[in-house]
Amino acid sequence: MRKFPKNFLWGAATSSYQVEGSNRNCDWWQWEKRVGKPQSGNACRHYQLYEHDFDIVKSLNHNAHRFSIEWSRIEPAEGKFSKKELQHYLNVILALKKRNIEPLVTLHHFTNPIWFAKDGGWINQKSVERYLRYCDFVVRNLAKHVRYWITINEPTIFISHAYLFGAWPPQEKSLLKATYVEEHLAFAHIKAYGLIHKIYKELNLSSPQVSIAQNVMSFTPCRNSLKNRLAAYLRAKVYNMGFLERISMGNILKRMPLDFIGINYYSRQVVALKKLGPGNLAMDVCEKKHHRIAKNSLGWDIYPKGLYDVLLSLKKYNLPIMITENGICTDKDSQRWEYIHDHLRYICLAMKKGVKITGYLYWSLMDNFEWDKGFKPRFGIVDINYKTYKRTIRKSAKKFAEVCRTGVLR
Ligand code: IFM
Repeated sequence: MRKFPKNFLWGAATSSYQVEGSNRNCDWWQWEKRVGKPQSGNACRHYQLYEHDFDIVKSLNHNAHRFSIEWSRIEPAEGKFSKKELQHYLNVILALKKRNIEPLVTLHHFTNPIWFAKDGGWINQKSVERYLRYCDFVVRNLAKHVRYWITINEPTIFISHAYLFGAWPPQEKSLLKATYVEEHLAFAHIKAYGLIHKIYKELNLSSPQVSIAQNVMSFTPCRNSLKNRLAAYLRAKVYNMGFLERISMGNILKRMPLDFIGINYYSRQVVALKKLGPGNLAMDVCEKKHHRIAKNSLGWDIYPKGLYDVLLSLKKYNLPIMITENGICTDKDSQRWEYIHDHLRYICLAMKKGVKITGYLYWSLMDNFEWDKGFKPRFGIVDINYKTYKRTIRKSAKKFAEVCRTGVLR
């Protein structure tokens, strides 16, 4: 039996574009239409059904819920802020609070308003001030009801998929552009961190908890050779810690502009260098099938011990850590529960080693639009019927609910 701390946050996460539906002012919407990729359409109709979804959340004993605000709804045209959409998100937050569920609010989760994307998106030097103007509007108006803010979700994934691999809009494949974007996102976070704290002081509210949600992976050397070990070590340093180091360096106060570290952990990469070279050091993975390991339905390795290793490697920052995402897409729900159980087991072990962990948010509350992969991958503890929008609670959700209720993992 493993016991979690009393005030541990338990819940699940979503993001606006993946669940709300009809985000017509968003760059992804325009991109889907242009390239004919999977269309998000009505997604889960969460925009309309959030009260119903939060009843489910409550019935599952969650005491926290992470969701994101859609910038393109709040500011559909540059400088024109929508009071109606602000009211919508206030209603969402109040609906959570009414049920005694702590809201964790993400300000940027991959998507941008069309006007912003059209004018160079995150490459444009004005991107930081544009993002801050949006943050100012949202945070000032919602601060009274929110304690936890995530400024940017998975900056490293956003940069790599949108600016290096050309997989997501704006489909760039440029190291130079990716470097600019990293620069701007790092500054956007540092400044937003300061801004959010300033707003709370001005409004006489107690200090907020602000972080990013950093995607982290486990990097396992293939065959344990020296070159693969070295590459795995370097890759973990750059991929897992690079952005964290970047924001701490860029901050003139020289302290981490984070009140906690939010991490999203899913999988591992097996590192196997083909030859020595910068590209190889960054990208080469083992393509042989000799590592027998269970996989999710997208083919990602399931490796719970990796979460433990990453948690221990983050201990040096001496900050509380929150698991802001961890989850599996699978058509076998028993595999989902096994995944949750095993990751929670390793979280307990890390806590025993002195890592301070304050919460666990499963990705995702419900099946949703998995970006360029569409609706096929099923990450939810709640099943969505995309024809009727009927929600069905999966068995894994009920088992997880027991842990949320008791704080005990059996
Ligand atoms: O669906 C995504 C989410 O938007 C960000 N983190 C990873 C999830 C699964 O790929």
